[in-house]
Amino acid sequence: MSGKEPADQQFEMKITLVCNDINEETINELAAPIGLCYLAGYAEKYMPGDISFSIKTRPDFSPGEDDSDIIGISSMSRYFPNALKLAKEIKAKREIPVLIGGYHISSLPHTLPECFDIGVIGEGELTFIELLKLYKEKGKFTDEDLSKIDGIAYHGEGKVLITPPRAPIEDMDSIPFPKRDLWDLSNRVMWLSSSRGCPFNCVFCAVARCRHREFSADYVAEELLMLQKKYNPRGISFHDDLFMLNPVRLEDIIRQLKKRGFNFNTNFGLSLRADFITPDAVRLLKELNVITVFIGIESASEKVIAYLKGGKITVGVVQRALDLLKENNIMVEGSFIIGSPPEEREDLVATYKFIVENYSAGKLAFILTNLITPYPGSRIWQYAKDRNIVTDDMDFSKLNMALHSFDPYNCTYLNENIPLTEFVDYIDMFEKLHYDVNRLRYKAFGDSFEDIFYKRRLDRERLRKFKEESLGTGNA
Ligand code: B12
Repeated sequence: MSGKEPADQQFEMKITLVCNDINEETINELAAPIGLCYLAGYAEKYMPGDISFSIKTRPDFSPGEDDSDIIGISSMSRYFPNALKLAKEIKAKREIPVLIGGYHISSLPHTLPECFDIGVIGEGELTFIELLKLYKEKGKFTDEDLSKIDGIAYHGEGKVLITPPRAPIEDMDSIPFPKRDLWDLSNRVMWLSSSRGCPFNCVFCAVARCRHREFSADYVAEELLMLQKKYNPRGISFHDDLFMLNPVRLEDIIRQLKKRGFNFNTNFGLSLRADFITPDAVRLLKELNVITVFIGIESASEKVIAYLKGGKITVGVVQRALDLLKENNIMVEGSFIIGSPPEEREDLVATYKFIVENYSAGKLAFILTNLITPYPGSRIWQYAKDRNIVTDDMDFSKLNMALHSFDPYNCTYLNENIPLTEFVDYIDMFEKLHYDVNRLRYKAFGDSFEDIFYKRRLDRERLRKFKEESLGTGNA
């Protein structure tokens, strides 16, 4: 890997960070290069001096026009093939270090492809600035120097070498606010992360049991006041996995906001577990002007919920949460997962009925229905790997949980009870339900989303052809 002559130490280092997860396929209005904004904010605070950042999404990054010294790419697993293609394009044009970070490489560091010089594993701030400082000082990355940096994967001795894990940042408030200005926020829902990690252990989650750490109430209140003053957003979405593990902190946040003149016309959306939705919790949500709560309901079958989420969550707990939120006019976005290994026909029917009943009763405003997908880092990944349904070098674009783009010829099917030729009928059924329930919501998001939403429908002709071929040949 070439580099800069040591003499150039005063050079202004230019870094381009590419968010590979925001691409032509993703229309998610909630999507934002969160992690990259944090990296830039952290480096600017702890690596003063001449360093400049730009953040690009996949569509607006072209390797040929880029003149940065280092390129960093962020990627989830589903879009990893795009990240690979991009790194190869960059390497074909320029001899500069290309780093990869984010959920995919953090779960499979030993698979670091040649076109990436360094993989940053897990939380990136500390590792990232150690790498930048090294490059600033030496103008290159030597194996010897890299071996001393925790939390990375790199190529050495003819193989992929992985250094000791990077300890998570303890003092969360030492992390400066993310540099949101590096990215075009227009037409996007404003977001804020008030914590990292989740103590629970859902079988499908790639970050299960990642130690939960929170920014202090002071810090969160300060950031909310700054967002309101600077952007005056209609709404703010908390991107925490779980916002209210600690209701005392929320009480403190609200007290601070009131004391410091926050305008509670700004409304909020956040994610919560059903077993955290109590009358006291809902009182706090109302005080903060939370209008939407996202709940991972997953299934209306006790057996399947226990398999997916374990712990104390039951259908009864979920129903009480929906009732309580309805009584308090808080909209619920419910997320459901179909196709898990133990699921049977009656479980799918129960989930379908649950959605219809609660939607008709106004207790579900919006639903996400996804096919269970074995993401690297999750326990279900190991389940699928043990059955050779997935491999470390598979085509990761196959890890697509969305029903509207389900492809029976190119999917990871994990259910043990229902043949895929029959299960496609359930995909058909739930995709229609997803579409019917969410239509009004997408209308609210305006033409662009509504238009894209209408176009993205399940290819039913392909399902029919798949069934015919499979059943015709009798190898269902
Ligand atoms: C908020 C969130 C969303 C939001 C916003 C995501 C976004 N960035 O736009 C929304 C709702 C849009 C979303 C959608 C999806 N999500 Co989501 N999401 C999350 C969640 C809850 C938090 C992510 C977050 O804010 N992290 C905090 C920031 C600070 O961390 P970060 O982004 O990881 O970045 C840090 C490090 O990773 C590292 N880093 C990251 N990139 C880079 C790059 C370089 C060069 C370096 C050096 C370091 C580095 O440094 C950063 C700072 O520490 C996570 C679960 C979790 N707790 O992490 C799931 C998660 C990331 N989502 C996941 C998935 C699968 C999806 C979807 C694909 C699902 C779908 N519907 O198809 C979509 C994809 C949409 C899209 N294109 O973005 C999976 C990813 C699994 C995997 N192996 O790929 C996760 C882990 C959840 C899970 N249960 O497994 N998601």
